[in-house]
Amino acid sequence: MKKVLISTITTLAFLCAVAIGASADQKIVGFSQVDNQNPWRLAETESIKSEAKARGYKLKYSDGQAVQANQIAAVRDFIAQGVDGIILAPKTSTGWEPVLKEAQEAKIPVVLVDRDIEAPKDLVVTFIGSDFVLEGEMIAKMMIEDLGEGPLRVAELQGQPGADPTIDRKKGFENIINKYPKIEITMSQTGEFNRTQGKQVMEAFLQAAGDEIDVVYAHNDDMAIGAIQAIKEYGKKPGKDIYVASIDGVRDAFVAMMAGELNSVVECTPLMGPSAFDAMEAAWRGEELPDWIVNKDDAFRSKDVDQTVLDSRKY
Ligand code: GYE
Repeated sequence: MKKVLISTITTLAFLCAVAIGASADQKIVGFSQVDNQNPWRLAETESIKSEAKARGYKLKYSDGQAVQANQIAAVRDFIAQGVDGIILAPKTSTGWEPVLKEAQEAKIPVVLVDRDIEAPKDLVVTFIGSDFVLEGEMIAKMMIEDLGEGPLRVAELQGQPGADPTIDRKKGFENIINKYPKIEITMSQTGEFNRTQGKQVMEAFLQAAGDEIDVVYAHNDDMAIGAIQAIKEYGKKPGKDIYVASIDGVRDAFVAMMAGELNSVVECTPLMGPSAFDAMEAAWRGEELPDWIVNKDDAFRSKDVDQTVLDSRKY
């Protein structure tokens, strides 16, 4: 009996030592997310959380609730806790320099995901994300291929003000349409990258000039889906009476394309987990990375989408 007890205690002590040893070595990474207002962002959060788990890291997660000051406070908090690395999905493109300098002084690498910032490149390991100018250009080109060179009156639903994808998706779209004098953006307002506000802004657009809108260009799918709802309630057919185009490629956008209510979509992957942790590990090994790791995006039209395409989507 005594022998059994001793061996049990020895085993327990060994297991405890292993557990303590493992946790002492375990790397801790802080992730500051903009918000969780749409499925794209939920997919990004999930990708980063599951990749941290798969690689055996502890993830400290903070939802900034669409307020940059919350994100800055979260990053400061991660620094104070002495994390091994920080993944930052920044809301706006400016205002990050002071806190990034604090991270640099504390020798904590910061990997930027999904939105780029205006700051000296040496403050971050790299930026992992899509080419938003190209996305805007691709949307404009598909629209022109489908509808011709005008006259076209475009209602634009912009993303969060001051965010890199908002600025560049607008720029890219304008790069192309500026070559066509009969295509113009007649209305433009932010829908904050979410469905509710996308719908509200579209309702206001329709009330102001419902019969003078040929195209809705939404900077993300969720605002387009809100707009589609508003168009239906107004008594018009989205996808037919009004051409609708957007960016992201979330599942609901594919459902809307299958229903013929959303005409064209450029994807923008939120699956940042694997590349974000690859970059972080490279930084820990002291390796240099390019300033920008570019995600590649595909384009889709409603006529190309069937159940097989829908089933193949990963977010
Ligand atoms: O399009 C949108 C999200 O920053 C690329 O932000 C990202 C954008 C994405 O909230 O749905």
